[in-house]
Order: sequence, then C-alpha cells, then structure tokens
Amino acid sequence: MPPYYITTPIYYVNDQPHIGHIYTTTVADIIARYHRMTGDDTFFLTGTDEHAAKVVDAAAERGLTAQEWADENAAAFETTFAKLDMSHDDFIRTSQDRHKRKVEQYVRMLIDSGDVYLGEYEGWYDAGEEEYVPEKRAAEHEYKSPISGRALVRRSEKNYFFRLSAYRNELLTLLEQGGEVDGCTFKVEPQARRNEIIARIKEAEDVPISRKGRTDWGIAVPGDPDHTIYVWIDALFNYLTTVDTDERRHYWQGGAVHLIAKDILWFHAAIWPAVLLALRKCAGYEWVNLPRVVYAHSFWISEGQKMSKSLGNFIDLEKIDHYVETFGLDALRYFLAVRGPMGTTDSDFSEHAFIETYNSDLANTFGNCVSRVTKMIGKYFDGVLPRAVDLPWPVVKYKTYEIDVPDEIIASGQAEHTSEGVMELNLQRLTSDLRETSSERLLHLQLSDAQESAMSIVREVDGYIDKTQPFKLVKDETKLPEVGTILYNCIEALRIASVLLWPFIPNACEAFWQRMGLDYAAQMRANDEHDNKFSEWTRWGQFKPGTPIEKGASLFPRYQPPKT
Ligand code: ME8
Repeated sequence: MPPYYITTPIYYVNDQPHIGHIYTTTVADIIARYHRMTGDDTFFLTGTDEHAAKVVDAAAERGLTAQEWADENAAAFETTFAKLDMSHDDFIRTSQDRHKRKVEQYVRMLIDSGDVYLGEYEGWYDAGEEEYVPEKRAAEHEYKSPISGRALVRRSEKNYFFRLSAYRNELLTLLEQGGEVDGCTFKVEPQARRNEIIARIKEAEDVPISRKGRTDWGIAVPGDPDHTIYVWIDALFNYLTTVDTDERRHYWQGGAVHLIAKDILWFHAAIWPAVLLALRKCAGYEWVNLPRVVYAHSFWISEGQKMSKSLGNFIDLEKIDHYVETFGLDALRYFLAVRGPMGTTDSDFSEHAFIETYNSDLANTFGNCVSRVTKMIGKYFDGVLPRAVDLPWPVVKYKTYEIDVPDEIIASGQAEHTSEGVMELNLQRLTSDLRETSSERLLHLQLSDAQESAMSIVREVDGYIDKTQPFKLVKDETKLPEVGTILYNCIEALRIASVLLWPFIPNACEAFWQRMGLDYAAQMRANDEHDNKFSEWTRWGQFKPGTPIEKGASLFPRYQPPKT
C-alpha cells in the first residue's frame, strides 16, 4: 500500500468558494477516490490561505477582526466541500497553530542555513496580489499588474530573501533531464507548462519572502518581529506542515501531487521545489522530497467569457446549488471532470454544454443502459440473474477501438476482419481492455479520457444488445440460455464499468450496487487493510447467477428544459 498524497491549492478566504475552487477540489477528490480503491494509503488535503493583508482590510470594513472574518469564510469553504461530499482527509487553515509553529521552525532553519538572508529590495510591487513583478514581466505588461491590470508601484524595502538563484541549476537539471537527482524526481505537467517554467527559472533571481511591518495577522520572521513572512511562502508551507508529524510523514516521502491552476505555477513549480531542496539540507529534514508532480490545469470561463463579478457570469455557490438541485451532485462532478480544463485549453461552463453532457452520457448512456438490461432480466428471468453458458460467439459487424485483437480471438471466430477493420463481439475482452486503458489514464491524471474509456464499456453493452437482439431471441424458448448469457455478459460489463465510474459518479454507482445486492460501498469504508478492491472488483465473472436484480427508478432521468 504505497502512500499517495494529493493536494489542492489552499484558497483565499477573502472570496466565497466558486466553480474554480470546486473544480480543482473535485479533480483531486476523483483521483483520491480512485487511489483509495486501488488500496493506496491515500491522503487528500485542501484548506484555506488566510494571512493575506487584504483579509485585515476586508474584516475592518465589516467591523470584524481578521480572525473572525477568516473563520466565517473558511467555514464557507468547509461547508461547501462537505455538502459536495469531498473526501479530503484534512482541511488546513494557515491561521492554525499547528501550521504557524512549523512555518516559524522552517524559516528559522533556512535563516540558520543561509538560504534565507536579510537584504534590500527595490522593484515593481503588485499591491492586489501582494507580490513583486520582475522587471521584464513588468515591462511586458506596461508596468500594470499582469493579473488585475492596475498600475504597479515602485517600492523598496528591507526584506528577507530566499536564495532561489542557488537552486536554479539544480531545478533546471531536474526539469530538463527528468529522472532522479539526489533521490528526487520532480515533474511539471502538462508539457507546455513545464517549458514555460523552465524559461522563467533561467532568469530567476532571489525572491523576497517577508514584508516589512509588524502585524498581528500573519507569521513574524523568527527573531525579527518587525518583518512578517510573506503570505505566499506561509501558504506554500501548508503542504508540508500538515503532514510533518510522526503519523503522516510517510505521505510526504512518496512525493506529493500538487494540483493547481496555471495562475500559481511560478510559486509551485519554481519557488516551492527550491525551498524544499533548501530544507533537505537542514539537519533532521533530509527526508524532505520534491513533489512527484505539479499539475497546472487551465481555467473555466463562463458562457464564453472570462468569469467576472461585473459581467454577472460568475459560477458562484448559488448557481452551483441550482445545478446540484436540478441534476444531482454526480452530474456536476461528471461535467467538471469531462468538460473541465485539464490540459492547456480553457473550458467553457455553459448551461447548454451541461445539459448536453448530462443527457447524452448520464441519461441516455449509463442510466438508460442500466434500465434496459435490468428490465430485460426482470421480464425474462423474473429479476434473477441468469447463468452464462458457453456459446459460439456471434460474429458481427461492429464498432472498432484502437486496440489490437489477438490472433486467437480472430481464429476462434469471435471477431473477423471487415472493410472497417477488425470487428469483435467479445464483451469480456473489450471490457478488460477498456478497464486497463481507463485506469492507466486516471493514473496519469487524464480524467476525461479515463472516463471516456469507462463509458465506452457502457456503449459497448448497448451495441452488443442491438446486435445480438435478446428481445427477439427470447421469442424462441430454445434460445433462452443464449438470452441468459447475453444478459449476464451485459450486467457483468456494467458492473465493471460502475467500478471505473465510481470516482466520478459515486452516488449513482452506489445506488446501482445496492440494486445488484453488492456491498462494495461498505467494503470500501471498512478497507483498513488497504486491499486492492479495484483489481478484485474489475475481474470478469464475479456476479453470481441467481442474484436478485432490482430494477428501480432511472439513475439519471432525461432532462427536458422547461418550455419558456
Ligand atoms: O491562489 N478555473 O488562492 P485562490 C479553474 N491562496 N480553476 C480556478 C479558477 C478558474 N476560473 N479560479 C480559481 C490562491 N481556480 C492561493 C493559493 S496555494 C499554496 C495558495 C482554482 O483562492 C485553481 O486551483 O485564488 C487556482 O489555482 C486556485 O483556485 C486559486 O485559488
């Protein structure tokens, strides 16, 4: 049971949760659920980033203390994630003592080792983002904030600096050559983001990690309370502070998977690994490893435009509630996973796309196929799962996949060459191939492709029914064993598809399992031994003939938009 540690960014408490936060957390949740099912000892972390100076201002405007304001908004994130059934193992808040104490300790260690030093900094400051913008980037953006477009201010101050320049070459070697350097592997994905970060690291200078000024909000530089640790460094440390305990340290050693969006790539793919390399040199922290992957996805836009409060097209909590109430939580998760901006292209969150995805995949494919098969078992076999017998496989003209059909399958007559390629109708073999592809893709964070392979099993079942026509065969009583075999194969393929789809649409899959008399949900909860349930459950032939099969209501009723 190797450890698997996955994180989301910790979100600013100044904003209410919106679709962007929910997206990254859902992606992490899907991947965490998959790893738990495969038996990996999984730890999934999310939380809130609280020490930004703007929290103090926003609180003051409301007559609250910063802590009160942060408490209120952190609670909004926690409640939202609970409502959306996120399976995180911890929720870290940077205002918690467990975090602050460790950050002080790390910064002290880095001051002692010489990687953090006091210097003078002059540069272009982006007040909204609380960060300095390097000269070249500032010039490119006409000395306006690359994020908000507001004018940058020239500022000079005495700061503590992190010696990023000392780690430039090591980072470049790791990123350009890949593989292992001094026990650390480290990847930035997708490829285009890796190239972008390599170019930026080549010009990397030392970075200020404190701002001058005593504050009650934030963490003071140890030994120098006139400086406050810059909110960015404070926040990045959350990934380590949460697991730097005797019980959890092993998660870190497996190499964290940091999921983020492209807006915060620089901090995660340059500064953070360099800080970790620096910590590794400190006594007692030699175990600190680099993340195994920093994955920076792209952005959701809304109805074709950048989301903005002024345009009123923000997918906020109210809209999210509406989608969940109308279509169900699984539908939201599914849409985010299938149409989301993993990769380097932004995705459009539109109602039209949502309904289209829901109807075509969930209602017409998964929901419909489950109804179709269980209905036939109900009608022809009194709701009791029939037995599969050995049958000569019918050879039919059938849809192809990009998979090799082994010679023996063709020789056995279960497939044949046609003008459209190799056609086959061996549901067992197709299911097992698609299962391999789906899990391989999920391991590589290719969510929508993984789901597509899983959903292809369901499409295969539909195609298999269309071609074998059990509803016609059943009219001839001597064909009943054949009909039973066809339906057994269908339900078995659907069972395996449901295991693959569970991380995406857990509620529907659990409802399906319940109707089929399968106690997978309970087994998963009780899996303290971290057994690989996934490989056990995705093996063909587990359904016991004689099992009562319940039909039940449609898992995903087709959505008809109200007429206006
Ligand atoms: O940056 N599309 O917090 P934040 C997709 N506190 N994802 C989006 C998105 C969109 N339109 N908008 C936001 C911070 N996100 C820091 C992070 S981590 C040590 C500190 C998601 O509240 C995405 O994951 O601004 C992005 O990286 C994150 O929210 C930014 O959240």
